[in-house]
Amino acid sequence: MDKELLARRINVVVDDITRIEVDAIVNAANHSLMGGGGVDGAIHRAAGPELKKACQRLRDTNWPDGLPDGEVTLTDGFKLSARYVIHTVGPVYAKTKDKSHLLANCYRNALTLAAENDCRSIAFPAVSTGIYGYPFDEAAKVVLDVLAEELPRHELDVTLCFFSDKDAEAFKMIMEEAS
Ligand code: AR6
Repeated sequence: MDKELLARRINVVVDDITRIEVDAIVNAANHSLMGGGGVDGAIHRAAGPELKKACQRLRDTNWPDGLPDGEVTLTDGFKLSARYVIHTVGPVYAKTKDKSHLLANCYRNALTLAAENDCRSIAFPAVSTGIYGYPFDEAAKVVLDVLAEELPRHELDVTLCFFSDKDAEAFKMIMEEAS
């Protein structure tokens, strides 16, 4: 893994992702796309009711059965300063089943969709590590692997937005230790 590339290309911040000024923020949504708790709830509250209406339109058209794990779909950001919200569904953690490829798909597909929509910057929350129970350190390694693979393909400025100093410090440590 190219540690220098990662250190150069990833901004690690502690913030509320709804306040970040980037072209696209990623939402850790659920299959329904109708909002929920955690970062999903915060994004829906900050974007206003138009976001839910846009998500409903996506359900009615592109995703009648809901958004599958690892997939992404895009709406406007409405009242957010971000132009777009890229909704993704992380896997629910299960000890007995390796779902790391699904978590990697969230990040990979979000970067691709952002680039296709002419975004220059994107911010991610720590997908799946809250209500969906993915152990933070395991998730961080998946994220670092996928970013090491994908960043050379993109010119996007990537922010990883953590909700606590503890998470941001843990992530930086794992990035430092990555080989
Ligand atoms: N800004 C940045 N990060 C945040 C914010 C925020 N405003 N709020 C929470 N986090 P979670 P998941 C962090 O649970 O595990 C929802 O109900 C949080 O501390 O939001 O993918 C959905 O509808 C954690 O580190 O997402 C789904 O049902 C990270 O965001 C389910 O939760 C992810 O935590 C998705 O669960």
